[in-house]
Amino acid sequence: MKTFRNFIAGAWTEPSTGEYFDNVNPADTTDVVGRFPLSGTEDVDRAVASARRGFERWRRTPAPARGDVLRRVGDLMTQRKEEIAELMTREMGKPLTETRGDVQEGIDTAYYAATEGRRLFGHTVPSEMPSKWAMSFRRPIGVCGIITPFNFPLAIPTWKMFPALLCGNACVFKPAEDVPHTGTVLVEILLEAGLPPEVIQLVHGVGETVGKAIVEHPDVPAISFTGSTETGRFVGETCGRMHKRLSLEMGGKNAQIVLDDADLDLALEGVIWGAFGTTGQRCTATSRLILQRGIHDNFLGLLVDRARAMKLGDGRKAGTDVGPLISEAARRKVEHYIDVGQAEGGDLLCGGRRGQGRGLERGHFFEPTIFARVSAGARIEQEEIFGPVLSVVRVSTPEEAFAVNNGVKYGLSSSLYTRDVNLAFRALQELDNGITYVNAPTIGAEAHLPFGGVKQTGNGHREGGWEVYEFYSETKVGYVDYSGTLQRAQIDNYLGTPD
Ligand code: UN1
Repeated sequence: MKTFRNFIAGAWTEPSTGEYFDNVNPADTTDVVGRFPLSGTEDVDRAVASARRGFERWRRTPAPARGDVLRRVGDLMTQRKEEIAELMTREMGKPLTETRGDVQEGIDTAYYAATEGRRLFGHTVPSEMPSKWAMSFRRPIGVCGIITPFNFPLAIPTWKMFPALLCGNACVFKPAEDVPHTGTVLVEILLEAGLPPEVIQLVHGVGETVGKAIVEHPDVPAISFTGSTETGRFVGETCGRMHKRLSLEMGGKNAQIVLDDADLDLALEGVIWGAFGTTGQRCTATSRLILQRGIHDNFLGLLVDRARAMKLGDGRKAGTDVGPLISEAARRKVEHYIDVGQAEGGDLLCGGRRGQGRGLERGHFFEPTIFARVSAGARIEQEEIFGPVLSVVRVSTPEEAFAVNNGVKYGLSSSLYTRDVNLAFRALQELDNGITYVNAPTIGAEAHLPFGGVKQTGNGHREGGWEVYEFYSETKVGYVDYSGTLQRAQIDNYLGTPD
């Protein structure tokens, strides 16, 4: 079995603790992917000290040259797409079609970052004084702590690190302990593409030790975290106390609304993909389905037939629709919510059980599950389960549907199926989410648009697109007075007093 290492101070190194953990395939827990470092705080300290040196060099590299490194990263990921998809499916379970998409999202993010190196715009604005120049431009921040989840083992680290690097920062990267292999390959690719070694540091281990040490480190002024709302609260408290810049992407309880006038076949494809893709383990997953009364019974019948026919299995095998959950703990959490749903009087129409037969007992499989007649406000309608569990709520009007959509503490994505264009535009205004899809499922954000949510889903920042570059850089303003005289702002200017 292969033993992997951290990448600290420009070298592949063993953890200071001398300890390792096994990374297992969630579809077959007898298959061990490799042994990975269980690092300690000493490793984080060395990584941060080295990253500070890397930063001093990298921040002086022109942004177009930094972009060029990221273009090569995109090229290398394109060449290795199939291999990365395979190893990603092996360590986290989702089917190959999805892991290929995950790699593609990283490639798209790399090429976007590459071209941003030739933009990274500031503003030039008129001064209120004569013979005075006023402009803003962007400067990097320093060492960024990057803490990422298991569900998009490549895409999410690229969303964070590529813009951070393009802006001239150094990164200390801690991938989720369930997906250390993909994280390692990403760092190998960054180095092969020509990133100066001390600009990137990879520290494997658990959140309670490594993640915590990164967040608490005084020389890491910016943190980007994707994970649960509970962990995000601890991260936020520490960053608040230490005055750190922080981007949080956390939970979701995303709804698909299907109105009476919708194209039902299209809506059916949408909810199957949105609810059960990635085994429901996306922040954007459809975990609520809001059906208007007129189509409710008919749609539910079609949906249950489709969900029952989905094939569980190893994501590397052709024909697999749904892979395993990431861990036994994740499966126990889902099972807990099945009990909660039944106790609340939800009508369990299908699923609710572990995957059975055909070797499925070797992995953390769970059947696609649908609860009908769920009341708005029930726990399974309010709380994030992060598994293949869909709660169905019946409503009478579009207004009621919008209210149910908005009646949760999260606000990542929402979806509306209708043929009424006026209603579609109203929904864009009325639904309290960072993203609303019309006639498309709640999942599937594109890399060049801002990604994030409102309420307890985030803290106001966005990943992706142009906005993330603002998170990873500081705005600096420059004034150049070429009048040769002292011009006192707000005092000597002639505004309002024309001669
Ligand atoms: C996530 O689940 O945290 O929009 C990210 C989507 C993907 C990204 C999901 N492109 O579903």
